[in-house]
Amino acid sequence: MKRTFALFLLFGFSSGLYSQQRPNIVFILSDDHAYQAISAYGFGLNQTPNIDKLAAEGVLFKNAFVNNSLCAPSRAAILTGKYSHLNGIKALGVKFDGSQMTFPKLLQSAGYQTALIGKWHLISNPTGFDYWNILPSQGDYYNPDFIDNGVKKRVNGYVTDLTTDFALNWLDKRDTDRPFCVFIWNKAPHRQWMPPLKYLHQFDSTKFPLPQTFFDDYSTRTRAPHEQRMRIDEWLSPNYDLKENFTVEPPYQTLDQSWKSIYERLTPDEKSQFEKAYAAENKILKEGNLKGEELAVWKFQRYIKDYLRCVQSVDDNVGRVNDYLKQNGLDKNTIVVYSSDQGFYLGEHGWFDKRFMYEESFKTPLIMRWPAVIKPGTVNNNMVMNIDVAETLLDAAKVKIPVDMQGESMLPLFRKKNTANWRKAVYYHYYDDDEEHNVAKHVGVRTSRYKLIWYYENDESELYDLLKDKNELHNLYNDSRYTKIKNEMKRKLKEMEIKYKDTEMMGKMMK
Ligand code: SGN
Ligand code: CA
Repeated sequence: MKRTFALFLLFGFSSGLYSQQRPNIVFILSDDHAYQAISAYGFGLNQTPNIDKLAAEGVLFKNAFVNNSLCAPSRAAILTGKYSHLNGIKALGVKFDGSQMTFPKLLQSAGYQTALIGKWHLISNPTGFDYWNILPSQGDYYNPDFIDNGVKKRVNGYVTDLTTDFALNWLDKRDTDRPFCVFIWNKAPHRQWMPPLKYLHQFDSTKFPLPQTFFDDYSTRTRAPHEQRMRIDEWLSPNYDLKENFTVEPPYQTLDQSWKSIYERLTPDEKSQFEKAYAAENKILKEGNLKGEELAVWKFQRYIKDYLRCVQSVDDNVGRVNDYLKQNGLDKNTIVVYSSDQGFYLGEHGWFDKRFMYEESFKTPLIMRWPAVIKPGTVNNNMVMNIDVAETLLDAAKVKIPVDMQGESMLPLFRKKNTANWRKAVYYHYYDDDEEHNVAKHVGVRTSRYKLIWYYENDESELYDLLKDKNELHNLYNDSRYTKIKNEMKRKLKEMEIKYKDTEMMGKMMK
């Protein structure tokens, strides 16, 4: 008896048992997953029972925002807990400096086993992970290449299933005496929305309602929303995005070359199932000579169905993770985070893609399950951010938070009812004015009721009263009834630039 107790003190307390008290972390981050496409958010488009289960057993954040609504910039902010101007990733195509501090590195040095599987998109090799197996760049849906700790291999299968397979395999082989942190970073449901074979026919007989703002004409708004290139009726490519043809011949239209190489990855059987699945609707398009609104609606239906079919497979794989944790007795002390690198337009304002500071892409889904700490079925309305994830997970793991991280730990939100000191405004800065989608650079500030957006390169601004205008259709910037609020928001924007040390903005003044 005495010996057992001594052994317990020696081995149990000092290593295994002690570290087991620290929570494990599973961080599922999908790519471009709109909260409108998670049934727990209540939009009624689709059913995502497994993601909903995480929300039912944990917390769903209704107001989670990103610093910069684009993949690499958001991921860099998540890893570092810092805005783009400090972590170096303001836009796509920039190499992440992996020598800087990130939260996986801190967890790793605190004894966590760390792994990253799936989409990375930060160009440099991942740091802070014992094991990584990532997709090159955006990755492919079918039979993709993976870079397994530096070695590129083609793998047969569907990307969302494979990403979860690799994560569960790694979990099977881990050291059970130490806590773990695994990132399952899905490619789906990113463009070009290629569903898995089993969901090719899902929604065949569904006609999705058009969003209220589908035919938005952007009147009262500034030049930026007029000048974007992300309207469903105009900017989706016929083959690559809309699957109107599978084999493409020269002269190639935009993106046809990419589509050719992507489609070549499918086996003959996969191709044949693909082509059959789209045949009837493509016939309607070709024989119906659709034009104008009818054509726009056809494109919307094709787009949203493929998008939601990809989401279905994400949800199935969340279910596999949930089951794995339960079957292995890990469900009680594992934090499961479900989120996306940003939100996405599912036809709102007539758009696909993201980038703008309007609600659908500024917000992102965020759900966390941690039974030891979070009350099941919690719905949180505080304004939280992607830069808060790092500090929250470090706090949960009892690791010291570096003082230069710019987010806040969300743990107090689960413990106290009184969250009076929580942030009252969110700051945003978007930089990537590439030709592809042509979204002008902008900064902005949002409070619980108002939003100010400043397209600073041509000095044009928009002000919204979100309580009266949740769809952001009425720009009040020049409305004299809102002068006081406008000035207050301008002052807040300046405060934010200082708070977050966005020095590049400090000398600039709005008209
Ligand atoms: C690709 C897509 C864009 C998308 C960006 C960024 N074009 O360039 O539509 O906005 O990625 O997405 S594609 O023709 O290559 O599909 S992100 O999620 O990586 O930020
Ligand atoms: Ca993305």
